[in-house]
Order: sequence, then C-alpha cells, then structure tokens
Amino acid sequence: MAREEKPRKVILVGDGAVGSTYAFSLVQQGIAEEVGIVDIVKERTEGDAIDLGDATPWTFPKHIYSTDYSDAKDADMVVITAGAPQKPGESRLDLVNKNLKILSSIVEPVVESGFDGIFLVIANPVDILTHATWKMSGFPKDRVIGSGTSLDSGRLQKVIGQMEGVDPRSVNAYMLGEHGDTEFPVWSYNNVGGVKVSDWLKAHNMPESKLEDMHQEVKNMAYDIINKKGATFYGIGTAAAFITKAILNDEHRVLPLSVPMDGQYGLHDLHIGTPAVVGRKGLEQIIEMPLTDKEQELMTASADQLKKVMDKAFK
Ligand code: 6V0
Repeated sequence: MAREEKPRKVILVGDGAVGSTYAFSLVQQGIAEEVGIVDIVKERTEGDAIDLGDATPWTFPKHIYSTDYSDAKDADMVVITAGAPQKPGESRLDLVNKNLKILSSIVEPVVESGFDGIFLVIANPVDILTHATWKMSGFPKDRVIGSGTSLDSGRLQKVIGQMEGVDPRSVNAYMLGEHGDTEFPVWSYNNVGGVKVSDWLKAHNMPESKLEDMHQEVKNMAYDIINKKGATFYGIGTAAAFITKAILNDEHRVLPLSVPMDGQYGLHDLHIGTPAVVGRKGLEQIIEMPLTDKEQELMTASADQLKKVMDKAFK
C-alpha cells in the first residue's frame, strides 16, 4: 500500500507536559489517524491513551495507544518531546548534557525499528538536539527537523498583534536564530499588511524603544511562564501540532524551524532557526532572509553561542 493511502501515523516520544498537550492538539484537530505514545513511564502512556481516546467521541476517530520503539517502523513521523524541561533560573542550553543522553536512548531504537519517516524534535535545547538527531540517525538532512523559533515567532506575532489591535495570524513576523536567549526579531521585515512594525510605531507617535521591549518580552516569556506555573506547554504543544499537520498534509508551508545550515547566513555545521518550507517529504527548502548588517551580526552571534555549547557537549 502506498504511504499516501495508509493512515497517517505519528509516534510521540515523551508523554510529559509538552508531549501530552501535543497529543491532545492532534486529537482536537484531527491530525494523524494513529498516535502511538512512548515514554519511560509506561503507565502514564497507558493512562493518557485511554484519556485521549475518551475525547474522540467529540472530536475525530483516532487510534491512540501506548507503544514501544519497534512500532516506529511504519510511522510517518517520530516526534521527540522527551527530555528534562527548564527549572526556574535554568537556560535551555543548560539542559544539553542531560537531554543528549536521553536523546541517544531514543534515536537508536527508533532507527533500529526500520523507521524511514521524518523526525521532529521539540525537546531543548532544540537546535542542538536536532543536529544531534541528524548525526545519530544517519538520516538525510531533509528528514530531521526541529521546532526552532516557531513558538518564539508565534509569541512575537501575539505581542505585535496586541499592540496593533490585529489578529496574531495576520502579523508577519519572525524570530531567528537559536530557540533561546540569543534569538532576535527581524525588524527589517516584521510587518502587518506590508507596513513594517517600526513604521507603524512612528505613525502612532510611539518610541522606537518599543521594538527592544518586544524583543525582551518574547525572549523572556518562557522564563516568566516557568516562574509562574512551572512549565510551558500549550503554546509549544499547539505549534508542534501545526508543524505536524503541515508535514503530513504536504502543505509546502513556510515555518520558522531548526534546519541545517549549508552556507546560509555564512553558517555551516549546525541547525538554527530560519524560515523553511515543509511538506510530506520533510524539509523542502531553506529560506535565507535578507538581513541588515546588524541582524546578520545577531545571527552570527547566535550561531557562535550554539557552536560553543555544541563543541563542549559533543566532545
Ligand atoms: P516533562 O513534563 O518533564 O516531560 C518529559 C517527559 O520525558 C516525561 O514524561 C519523562 O518520563 C520523559 N522521558 C524522560 N526520559 C525519557 C527517555 N529516556 N525515554 C522516553 N521518555 C523519557 O517535560 P516537558 O514536557 O515540560 O518538556 C519536554 C521538553 O520540551 C523539555 O526539554 C523542554 O525544555 C522542551 N520544550 C521545548 C519547547 C520548544 O519550543 N521547542 C517549548 C517548551 C518546552
């Protein structure tokens, strides 16, 4: 049976706050007909499978079950949300050693199962773990993708939309670089209806310093949420489901993802957040945004920071 004819199947690895929210989003939106859940805490996956199944009489028919890595064999996607989350005061990069260890215990058995679909990495630090998944799996570059700055760009859309009084979906805005402290907004592009946010501020007699305020607000939003409620999961769970839908439905959609650099922005040998086109085959195109000199400096600095942590972690 051709891949297109069989039920769309996702194996979710990591059934914590992010993973279970992601699974709920898949159920709510009817994305994928089969969802198998894997976690070291087997009982939790069994409980969640029953609980999520209980939602299907009001949503979409779906097969949700607890499973193991061998089941990845004929999956379209393996989505990795397993890993330690940030504790208050911890950065995403602080998680690298713990989560690389967890990652290797996942990628190996998935590959051994004969899986030949697309890896989507969500666990942090997502850019480094995506790069590591690509290396560990031996998969071609177009079949290993990270969520990158999806959540951050969405947060920026929300903040700009609130300021300008428009739906965040009508805001064209990107955060680029590391999903972490060195990410930055592309103010030379970010716009609503073609009007740059900086021009909108001028037209409304608002200070240009608002741009930096929004940058800081977006950058610190995860810290703020973690301080208040211990974890962030609704935003990323929904964003990850959106990415999954774009891939499974072959949408050729442009999303800000963690993708491999091969000369774009003068960068090599790392994954970092930039707009990219995804569809059923995975990564289809990488888009290199035209940046100002200042933005290019920020991109280079973000990549340098990732490289520094990677060089230490991969030794
Ligand atoms: P959580 O609630 O602690 O869940 C983690 C889950 O992973 C738990 O259920 C664990 O049992 C499971 N797990 C741990 N080790 C293994 C293993 N070896 N094999 C299988 N399962 C395992 O964490 P939460 O769900 O809050 O966060 C998960 C990851 O997502 C963290 O690394 C976060 O930092 C990251 N996030 C990524 C975001 C992004 O934008 N990419 C956003 C938010 C969180």
